[in-house]
Amino acid sequence: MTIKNMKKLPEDFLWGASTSAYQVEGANLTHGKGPSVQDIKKVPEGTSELDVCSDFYNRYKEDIALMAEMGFKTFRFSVAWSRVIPEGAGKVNQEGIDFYSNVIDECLKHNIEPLVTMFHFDLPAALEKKGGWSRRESVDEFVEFARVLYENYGDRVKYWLTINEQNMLTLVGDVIGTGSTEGVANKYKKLYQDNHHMLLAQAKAMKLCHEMLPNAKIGPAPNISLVYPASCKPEDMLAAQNFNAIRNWLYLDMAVFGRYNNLVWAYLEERDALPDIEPGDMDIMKAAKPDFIGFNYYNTATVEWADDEGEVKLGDQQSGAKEPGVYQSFANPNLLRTEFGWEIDPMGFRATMREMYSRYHLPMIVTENGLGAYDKLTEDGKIHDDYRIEYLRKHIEQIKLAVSEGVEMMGYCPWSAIDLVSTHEGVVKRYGFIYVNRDEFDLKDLARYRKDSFYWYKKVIETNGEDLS
Ligand code: BGP
Repeated sequence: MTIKNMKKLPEDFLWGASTSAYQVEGANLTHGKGPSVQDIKKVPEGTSELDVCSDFYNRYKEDIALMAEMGFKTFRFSVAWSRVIPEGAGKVNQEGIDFYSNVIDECLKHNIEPLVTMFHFDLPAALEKKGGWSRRESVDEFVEFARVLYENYGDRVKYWLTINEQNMLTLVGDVIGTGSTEGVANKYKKLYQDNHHMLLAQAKAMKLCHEMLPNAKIGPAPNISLVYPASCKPEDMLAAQNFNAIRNWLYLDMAVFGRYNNLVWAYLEERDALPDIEPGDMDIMKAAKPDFIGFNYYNTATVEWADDEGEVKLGDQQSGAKEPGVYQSFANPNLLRTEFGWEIDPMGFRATMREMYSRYHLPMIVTENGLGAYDKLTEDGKIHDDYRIEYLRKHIEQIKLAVSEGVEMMGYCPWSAIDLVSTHEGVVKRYGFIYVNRDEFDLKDLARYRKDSFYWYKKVIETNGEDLS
């Protein structure tokens, strides 16, 4: 549809950007923090350990001041569960509680609304050693963690996100270091049992939030990519529906409607992998209601029909996968790619927003979107990231079009506020508006520099998205 009368974004649109604890903070085993699964994993060859990252733990004041200079209305960050409760359950680490309390106060001092992700890929290692999300107890452990957060920060935090990219934890956990399925007899059974526990934990945490903090708002934060069929062949359409259900709708159908997606149910039945559901579980899922949907969008996916032959292939969050008899990835010839091979699809962003809104009719906030690139610091201290500006501009244009079509958008938080460590591609894959002066293994001085995109985004925020030039 051609839109000639563009609507303005809401006055209270939440402009900001995102980070996650294990990728930005550093101080990963100090100040009372227990290890998380990220700290005990073997980092991919050629990439940095997570002990320093961007040193946000020590420099959060300087970093939040820079965010304020850009005009941020919100800052999305995550709490490291094992910083707050080192063993995942039991004793609370007061120093960890104080750290996030200070981060929240610093945001509020600058009129920045904290948007807090409760769990972003960093399950406490102590819980993982006991069996992680495979144990039924994990549900209550998460709810207890949520209670600690609500008790300590609920007076100041209005917006909460439950679990970052639960769909990626389930689909590509091996790649992002959140758990291995090596040696597991039926990996589908394990993964979707873990998934059931996470869904239940999320539902209970949302319910508890509404009980303890009646003015707060809470929602999930999956990674949603609309899936296209590779052609107009009917079998490609079926493959696209399969992957849409497995990758996207399972998670939102459950969070919003409290029911299992029927295609995913059939897929699990075929694999003898239906989760064990206890009496009452589905009532809990149904009773819990998110106030909004947070979602991460990087690009769309395209798939074609896959016959029953061949092996299952795993990609990363945004690329290449195959499941015989279900779908297989197809390189979309209409799209450009980033230096790291991820497709770029701003129009697909609009298609994704439209589809999500027509399915769930809830306000939405973009909790990640962005371009990973090899940025260069020039001798005079500049970073000319016009490619990033171009990427973000095209995506914001699509938000404005979607809003003009009646989609309710609350805000936009690209990935990432500041350079940090990628999930599996190291420090060199940079996303931030703020450059951090370090290399993969040479920490240099960790000084902060404003990229060209920093000044551009400041102007975008100042004009509430009217001036994207
Ligand atoms: C999302 C994660 C983030 C982040 C981002 C970019 O899947 O929620 O933690 O890192 O993707 O991915 P990558 O770091 O692999 O480039």
